[in-house]
Amino acid sequence: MGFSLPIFDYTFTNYLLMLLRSTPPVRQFIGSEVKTPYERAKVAILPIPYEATTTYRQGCERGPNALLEASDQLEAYDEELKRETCFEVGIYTHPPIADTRCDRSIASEQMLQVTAQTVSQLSADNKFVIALGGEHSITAGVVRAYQQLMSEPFTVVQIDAHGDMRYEYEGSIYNHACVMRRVLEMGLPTLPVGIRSICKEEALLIEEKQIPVIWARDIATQPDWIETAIARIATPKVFITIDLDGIDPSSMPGVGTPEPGGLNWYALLAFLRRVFETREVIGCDLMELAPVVDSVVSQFTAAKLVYKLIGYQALSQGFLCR
Ligand SMILES: [Mn+2]
Repeated sequence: MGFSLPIFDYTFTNYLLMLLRSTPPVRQFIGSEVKTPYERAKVAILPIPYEATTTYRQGCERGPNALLEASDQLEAYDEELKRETCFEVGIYTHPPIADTRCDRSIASEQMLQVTAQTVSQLSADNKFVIALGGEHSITAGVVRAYQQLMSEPFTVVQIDAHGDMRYEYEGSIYNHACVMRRVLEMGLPTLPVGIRSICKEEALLIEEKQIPVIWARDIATQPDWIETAIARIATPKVFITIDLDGIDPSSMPGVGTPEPGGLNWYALLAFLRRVFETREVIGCDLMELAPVVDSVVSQFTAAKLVYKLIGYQALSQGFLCR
């Protein structure tokens, strides 16, 4: 009998150790280069591996992890900005939220709530948040956080192949195909860029609400489209949501609903840089990365895009932290 307590203690300690070991460490953005404590970080990367309403290719819940993994391969030095951005700007990577991997089911409303709460907290702590999806419906939660924090309206710049302005889709108003409709309902102006697939309901709404769409067709044919687009942003503050299917599928095949004729890499960067130069960007998200088997192109391109967003923000806001 005298043995039972020490044996129990030993087993219990082992059990605790096992629990600790089985909690995977949070993968860091550009992790092998730099890891910054929360207090010192200017940028917070927020992975949201949430997938519930995907209608075509599945797998966007695996997007954030694939992007973070690919980010390990990034050069710290940015040849365009001529600086090692990650050493000057503290980058903190938050643990994943609203995680539906391993068949966990989370209601849309719950995902939106936890997303809005987390973004609010990070933003209140003066972090520039870049949220990583996950399906595009998440953006409604991210934008809601800023809408509650900001006293003035801001424009939501939407890089996307699709309008995402249906009132509802497949029985849900929280479907990824409705996210910009939810944003419009918040009373915020939007600037959709790269659009090349809409339904009739969306066409009528664009006309009725005079939404200043920059069509993918115009981008392909009008050399001055960037200045046209910038001129259509009526507010000093901007939130940028990037549905990765806005990019041409030749360089971004890993998305749920690919569409031909999208933005090319340099056109996208030139546009984004102008937005950061001319407006105050309050936050960003990158949605719909659904990795392709046997190709790392999509996640590496997405990781590099995140690094560009950080670099452009660092340049325009002048935040240095060492
Ligand atoms: Mn979308």
